[in-house]
Amino acid sequence: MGFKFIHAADIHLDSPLRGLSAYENAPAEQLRNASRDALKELVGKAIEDKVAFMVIAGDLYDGDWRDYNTGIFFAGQMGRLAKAGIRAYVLHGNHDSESEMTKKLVLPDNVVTFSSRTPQVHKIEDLKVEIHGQSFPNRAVEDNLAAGYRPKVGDYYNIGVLHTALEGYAAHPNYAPCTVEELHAKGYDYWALGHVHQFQQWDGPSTIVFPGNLQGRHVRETGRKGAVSVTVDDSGHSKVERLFLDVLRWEVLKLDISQCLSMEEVARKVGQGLTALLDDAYVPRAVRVVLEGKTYMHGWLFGNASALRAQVLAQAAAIGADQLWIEKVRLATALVESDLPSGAANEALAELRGIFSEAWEDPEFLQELQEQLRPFLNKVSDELKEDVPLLDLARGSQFADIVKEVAPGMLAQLSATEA
Ligand SMILES: [Mn+2]
Repeated sequence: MGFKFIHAADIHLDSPLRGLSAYENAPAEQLRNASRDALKELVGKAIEDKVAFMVIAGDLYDGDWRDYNTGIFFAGQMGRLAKAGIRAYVLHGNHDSESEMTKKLVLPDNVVTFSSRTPQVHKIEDLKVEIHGQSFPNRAVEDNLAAGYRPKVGDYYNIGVLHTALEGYAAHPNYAPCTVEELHAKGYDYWALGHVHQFQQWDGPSTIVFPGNLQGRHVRETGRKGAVSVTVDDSGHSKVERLFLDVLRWEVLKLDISQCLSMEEVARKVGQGLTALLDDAYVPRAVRVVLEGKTYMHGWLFGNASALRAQVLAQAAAIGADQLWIEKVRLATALVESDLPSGAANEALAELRGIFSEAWEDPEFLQELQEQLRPFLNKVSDELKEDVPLLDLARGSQFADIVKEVAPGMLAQLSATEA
């Protein structure tokens, strides 16, 4: 008998969206509720599509609840599924592992939670389905959990639910590692994975899927986000379809402004780029604008960063005040080499350039820089450090890299002032 189910993961319910807090007209409510709104969309889609059940493959919660409201909200959404006769199979990952969560609520009977003590198999007799899984007992599970899952027996449709870094993703902690080959070897029909926040699918003996996270939370989680819908036909073949359920989307817009000769032209170029980002689907965007290319304006733009930011904000506001926010304007342009000033000024600049090029190799200078910056760095919040690349470098004591990043801009601005 054919049926359909939804596979979601990494919902990180009530995790704040980061990067728009300093925005004057930030839609605070919309940002705070994004992860909840995306979950509402997910549940709505499950009901509309009359799916047989839903699987959540870990990191449903971002961490221990600040208060009970997160759990009460989830119970409410599961209640909507219950009324539609849809069961939810929930597995917990590193963020919401057994030991992380100090508060608990009794959930509706349609919610089946995987134990963290031992791998479990849940049967759905009428559909001839078996669902395998084991939740994380604590945050850092370094064992291969999948190794303990029972292989497929009989002719049931088998789903393995697993929170895993698989063979290791640089951006994700290497929890519950295993290989794609091992997963295929279990003989399951489908592997519902979680943990890696980008969509990925492997076909072969098993269909193996990371659906990605349900809602992007910052500028490093760009593009369309959501879950997957899996249609299983009479012969047990699985067809995967992506569902885009995010309520706010992050983008990095890189623009080459080497052909622009004035601020006005830069502003128009940004306007065109932002317009092209918005497609027919009405999903608001949070955009980081990165300006690149070699330009005679490099130093001048560096010195007029706040005017540039205002120009970009004005373009965004004109295009769609309620569907477009600028997360950051990043100036990554470079100086045109032939644009160096001549004469005495040139000599002075050449000398300064020499000083800079030695500075990042000079341990004494770097030590002094670190000591000068320490009192300031101690006052900066971790969140800000993550959002500002230079502060992030400082946090990692990469002072040589700071000098390398700052020096070209300073030189460019000085040479522009002199010219
Ligand atoms: Mn995870």
